Amino acid sequence: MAARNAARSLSDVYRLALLPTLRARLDKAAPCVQEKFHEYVRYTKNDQMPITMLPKPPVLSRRPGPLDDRELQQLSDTGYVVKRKAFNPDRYMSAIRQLGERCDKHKVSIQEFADKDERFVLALSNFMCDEMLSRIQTQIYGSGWGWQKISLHRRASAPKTADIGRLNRKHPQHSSVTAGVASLCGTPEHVDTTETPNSPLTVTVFVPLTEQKLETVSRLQVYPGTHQRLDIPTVTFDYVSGPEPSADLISDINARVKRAETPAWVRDALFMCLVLPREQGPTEIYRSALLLMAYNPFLGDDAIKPVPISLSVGDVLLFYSNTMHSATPHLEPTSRLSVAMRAGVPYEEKSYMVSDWVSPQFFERLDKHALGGSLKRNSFLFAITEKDAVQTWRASGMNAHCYDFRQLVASLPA
Ligand SMILES: O=C(O)CCC(=O)C(=O)O
Ligand SMILES: [Fe+2]
Repeated sequence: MAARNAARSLSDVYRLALLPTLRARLDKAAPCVQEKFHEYVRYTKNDQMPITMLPKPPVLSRRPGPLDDRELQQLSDTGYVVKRKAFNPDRYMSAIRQLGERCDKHKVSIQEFADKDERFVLALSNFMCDEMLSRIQTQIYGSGWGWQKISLHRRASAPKTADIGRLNRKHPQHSSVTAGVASLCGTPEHVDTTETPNSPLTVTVFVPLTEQKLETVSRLQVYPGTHQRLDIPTVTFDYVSGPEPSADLISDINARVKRAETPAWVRDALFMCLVLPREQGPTEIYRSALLLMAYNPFLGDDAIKPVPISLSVGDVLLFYSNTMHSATPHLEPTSRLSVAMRAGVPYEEKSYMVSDWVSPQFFERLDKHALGGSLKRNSFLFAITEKDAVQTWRASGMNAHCYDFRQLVASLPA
């Protein structure tokens, strides 16, 4: 407990732990990489377009459903809520076991679009067709929703224990096992809306498949109230995995540093992340955390602290996708497994990531069950699981890419 109290602000954590690591990497990088960094720091654009921000999420409608008034209010006010015992885990034992074994076998750390992957979709179909989870989605989105994207997250036993020990000795006031330092070995701070800037409303439903209660188990942590406060630039989407950052953004951040609105070190760390060769794993997400810090200096305040969420299998955590969240490091020998499920009223939106993750063969399979028109390869594809919604979509001719999920599942080899 003492260690947690000693944990400093988010910006201290990133400044003391991440920045020196990035600087060391830059010093060793090729001269062209170093030059690119200096170019970014010097860059100003005369005809720079203003940077627009994502609208704040709408207040949820008070539809009847599994979430009671108090839970809906908590979601609106703090940006998250836990629904305890949302499903009976005994029903899904074999699906959970299969997902765990396959994730371990394929050494998955993050499997995006696992609902469109032959290795995982059958086991995931239990959750996608679960009545309680479906009723929660209907309460949030109304009828006619579909699953937009389902990701698997597996944290293996901490290979970085030695690093953690070293860091703890170097910065004892920032115990790596406490809040915030997850940026180094858990999941760094980010928001999920970076993938879906055109969606009017996205709520992530985080479903633990293994117990997530102990301090040594990677737990999700949320920053209450950030969904209503964060300014999230709409340019350079998806900045977690997207291509080059926009010139307007680089120029704007330099201008903010000149006006002392953004600390120079945040800009430097962000630009280092942008120019350094990408690394697999959480480092991809640092740019997201740093971009949020560049536009939201309040994140550096001492009072901004995450709330770790303790979850049993069967509980679900719901959070607005623009509530900032992260996860603590995993220090147990067995893996921690969770599923992040996102639904929505179908709409058309480009996704940089979908064709990176979904195989051409699986796209062909999806095509066979498309509702109204052929499926684009670089757009979100919505899995419709409700019978009524399938009828609605057959008739609608709306501009979105949907497929009949139950038919897809029936066509898969067992
Ligand atoms: O499981 C994790 O560590 C990260 C999960 C997450 O960021 C999400 O579900 O959106
Ligand atoms: Fe996330």
